Amino acid sequence: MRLVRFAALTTIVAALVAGAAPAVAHTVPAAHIVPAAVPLKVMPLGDSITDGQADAGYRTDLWHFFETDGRSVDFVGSQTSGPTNLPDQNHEGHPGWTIAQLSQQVVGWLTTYKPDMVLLHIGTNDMYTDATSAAAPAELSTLLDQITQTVPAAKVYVASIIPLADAAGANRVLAYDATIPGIVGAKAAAGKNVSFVDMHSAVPTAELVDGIHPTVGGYSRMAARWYSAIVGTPFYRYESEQAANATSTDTQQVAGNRSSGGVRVGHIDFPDSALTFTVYAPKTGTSRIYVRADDGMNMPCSHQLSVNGATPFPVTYPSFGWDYWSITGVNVNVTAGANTFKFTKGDCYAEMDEIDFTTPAA
Ligand SMILES: [Ca+2]
Repeated sequence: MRLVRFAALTTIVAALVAGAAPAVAHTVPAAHIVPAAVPLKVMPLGDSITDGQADAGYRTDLWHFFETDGRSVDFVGSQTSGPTNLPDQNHEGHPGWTIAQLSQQVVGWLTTYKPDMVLLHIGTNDMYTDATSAAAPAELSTLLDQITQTVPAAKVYVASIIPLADAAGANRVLAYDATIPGIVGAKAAAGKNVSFVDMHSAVPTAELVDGIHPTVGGYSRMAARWYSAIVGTPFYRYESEQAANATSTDTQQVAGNRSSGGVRVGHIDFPDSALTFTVYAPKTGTSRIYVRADDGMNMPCSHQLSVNGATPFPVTYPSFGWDYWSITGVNVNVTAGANTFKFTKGDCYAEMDEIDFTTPAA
């Protein structure tokens, strides 16, 4: 276990004209999630899709969502793996394991690590035959009973599993996933601290690297879906490379499956370079965007952001290396309907993959 505390982040002060009303608020919201006095212990639990291979799958971006919101969190579990841009690499993701195999060990792990939150994505390794997939719902139910009996106070998020690319596997996944809301709902109705998360719709098969595991870009979608569930508000992803979302001037699109949607926008390098998103807000007020950016300059770099034509302010990213991505949250004052978020060159250089737009519930 590794404890990591974050300073109660973050105030990015805009350069405001004296006396003018602030065009954009930049403080972290008074929080749909209450800042914890002690780190929230989060157990990522599952198979290789939780392990996530060299880049730690969804765990890396998820950590950065917590971090940018000033949320003190401690990933827990008996396993340790991940890249250098994931500061806390503990987890309980076991490559190749089935639901029943998790059941054999889970009570011990929960007793040892006492998580406050469990993120469960399991069942993919049960989907390779008709017999094992048919048994999977009952085995999931048993596993959830073990978890909720061992750590009854923990918040347990239970995901539907992401698609498999082959037709037979895809159909077994659909059948299994269709049972999960009912299983979770019955336990919630019985007072268990469980919630369903629709993960299946988060990752398209085009963003699987081998027909089973997401690309790094696909894993970023899983991270956003988990975090959306945790904070309890929808996230809407706007890809920087898609003309329906954003228009570019003097930039270049760069392909690569470490980016969400397989493409990022780079070379935002010149005074006339601009990437302008059009984002639809459900209501007037404060919303929050999460920018997925990479910075290979070995120092923090920034873009300037103008919201609806207002005075630009810097959005600054940490440097993890090119194609090693960060998540940076920024509050924005929006109006109901269409809004423009125009990113232009700031200090040194960074690329943009996408933004997740969200309107906190309160
Ligand atoms: Ca993208």
